[in-house]
Amino acid sequence: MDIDRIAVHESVAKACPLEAMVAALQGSDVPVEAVGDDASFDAGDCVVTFSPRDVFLDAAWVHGIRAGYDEFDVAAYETAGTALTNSTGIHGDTVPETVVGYLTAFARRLHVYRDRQGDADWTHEPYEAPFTLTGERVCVVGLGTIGQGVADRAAALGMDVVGVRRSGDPAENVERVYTPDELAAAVGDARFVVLCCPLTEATEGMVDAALLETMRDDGYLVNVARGPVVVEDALLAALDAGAIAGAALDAHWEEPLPETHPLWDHESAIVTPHVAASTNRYHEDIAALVQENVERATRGESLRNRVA
Ligand code: NDP
Ligand code: 7N6
Repeated sequence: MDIDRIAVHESVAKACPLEAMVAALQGSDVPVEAVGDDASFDAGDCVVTFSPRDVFLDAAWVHGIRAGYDEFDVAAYETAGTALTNSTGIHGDTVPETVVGYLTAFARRLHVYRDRQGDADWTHEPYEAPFTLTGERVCVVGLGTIGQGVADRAAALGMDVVGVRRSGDPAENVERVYTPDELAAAVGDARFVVLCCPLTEATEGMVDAALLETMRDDGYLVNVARGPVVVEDALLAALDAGAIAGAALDAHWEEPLPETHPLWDHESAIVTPHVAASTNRYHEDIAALVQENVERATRGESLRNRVA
């Protein structure tokens, strides 16, 4: 594959400044330029983008700057013969650190005290409310880059870690790995269930009313995957009924989450606006991936992270 232009689509601004991404990609012999929705593409182009556009199918290769590529029509890429690569592999610190933040907030009640701070409120949580992460069980659903990072940190905190992955293969710091058909058994004893899997036909609606019913009533759900992995109405009903103790959600069914959505001021929820992966080095991490693949393409080797 001969790449003679790297076109950085303006949608990358959803994750990092467009100019920073363009600058980070400079340095090889291949020219780099920012492009908007009016641009056209040809067989010498690599497009770096956050969002899909139909016109990208005219390029040689499209690089999505997210790990999740559920918004891309993989079959159309295969039909067009356009390569599609994703950005899995770069979120092994950011997202797991955010997950540790959610777990710590719930256990140590930090979110409650932060909410009260504006009222100079010295009220203590009930004696029974705070607990330690040490000794609690977490079930990590999806044991790839992000799930492994969560498992490593949870184990370091003295938690009991179990996990779920398609293959069922063992993972470091995970005492027992279940397969997706064993999901109910995997979550049953867990104080925390952390979703770190892709959105696929198999995972859409995976966390439904029945699974939430299986969870402990003092258990917490964390979703850093994609909103539709969880059935929205079922989660709201479980939170309202106290069937689970709370949920931390970074990924939502509609983004931005509508202003009137009940989760915004739900006392059992922590809502973040899809920022679990945010870092001031995002442009550098993406540029390293793209530049490695430009070199591979030049040498005629297969692209890393190729999904179509
Ligand atoms: P990886 O590809 O590294 O890992 C995905 C993991 O999910 C694998 O362990 C895989 O199993 C597992 N998996 C796939 N299908 C199922 C299933 N049906 N049930 C249980 N596990 C399953 O991806 P990443 O860790 O890089 O990212 C995971 C997802 O997180 C992304 O697809 C994206 O949607 C989301 N994400 C969200 C971010 C945010 O900002 N909130 C940032 C980055 C990613 P196996 O190992 O057996 O193949
Ligand atoms: C943007 C990260 C992903 O799939 O959802 C995330 O990688 C987006 C900073």
